Amino acid sequence: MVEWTDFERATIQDIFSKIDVDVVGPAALSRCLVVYPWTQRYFRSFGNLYNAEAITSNPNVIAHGKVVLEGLTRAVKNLDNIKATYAELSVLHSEKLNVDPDNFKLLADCLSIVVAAQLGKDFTGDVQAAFQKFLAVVVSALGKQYH
Ligand code: HNI
Repeated sequence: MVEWTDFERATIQDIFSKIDVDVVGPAALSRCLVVYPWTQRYFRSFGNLYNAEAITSNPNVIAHGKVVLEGLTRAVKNLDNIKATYAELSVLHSEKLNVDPDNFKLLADCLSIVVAAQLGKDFTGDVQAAFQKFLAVVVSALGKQYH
């Protein structure tokens, strides 16, 4: 079980109260698809992913980016129980979507970059440390049901 300090708890809540989830989700997912193009293989049904511009403006990518961020806010609300919160989602990504779990880390890195850009000078080293820890727990929980 993960232990969170008061600072980490407060910081994670604070980040999610400051960011615009409708912007961060689509931006992070698009960035992942652009920077790590092999991740596009899971989104063949999404239509045109031909180049960065097509990806960023693709309505399916935008909609799904919001879904992913809503998924993340579930973890924020269940900081002491992220593993159980994501058990079903982990099974879905493993057994139905067949997503290679290495990709969770790639999307997490894109999330860090997009959140850093949104928070600007508020994204201090301590804030980043708390956010990276949160993302590491999310990545681990999403990978838990793989075998
Ligand atoms: Ni992911 C569906 C959350 C990483 C590929 N994903 C979902 C759904 C949520 C979600 C929520 C909707 C589930 C449902 O319909 O019940 N995904 C998350 C979260 C992360 C993540 C919180 C990591 C932070 N997913 C990834 C990654 C990939 C990925 C890294 C592939 C590279 N996810 C998918 C695909 C779907 C999906 C594909 C189905 C999309 C669709 O609508 O067809």
